[in-house]
Amino acid sequence: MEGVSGAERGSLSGRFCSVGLIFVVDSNDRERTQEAAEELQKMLQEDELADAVLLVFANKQDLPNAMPMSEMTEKLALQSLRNRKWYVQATCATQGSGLYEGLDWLSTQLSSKS
Ligand SMILES: Nc1nc2c(ncn2[C@@H]2O[C@H](COP(=O)(O)OP(=O)(O)OP(=O)(O)O)[C@@H](O)[C@H]2O)c(=O)[nH]1
Ligand SMILES: [Mg+2]
Repeated sequence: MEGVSGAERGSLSGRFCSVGLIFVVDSNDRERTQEAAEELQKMLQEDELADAVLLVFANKQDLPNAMPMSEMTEKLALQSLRNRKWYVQATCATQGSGLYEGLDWLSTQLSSKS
């Protein structure tokens, strides 16, 4: 942002550039949880996502063998995130459950950031 002073840049990013990252993970796919966790950590290291708030949809919670929220939180190492607002929401995309709750959280975070 050339030609924009520091103060203006700050207010610009506060008002217009808040980023929400929605990460959807299959709670029923134990074989690929590690891969998902690594992918998430990699994304969070990107400069563009430095200030992003993180909403995790732990999807497929309707399936009987789905990993519970506590396990998903642990496997994705969410507790160890530093300087990051995050929230993990149980969802079932096929029934639409949990989606609005998660998006409500995200919209609250993004509107209170400026
Ligand atoms: N039971 C259940 N099924 C879902 C849910 N969300 C998506 N699906 C179904 O999951 C299937 C797609 O599976 P995915 O795991 O997303 O994709 P995939 O084909 O396994 O491919 P990968 O990306 O390699 O895992 C579709 O049939 C969707 O209808 C959910 O919350 N519960
Ligand atoms: Mg799959």
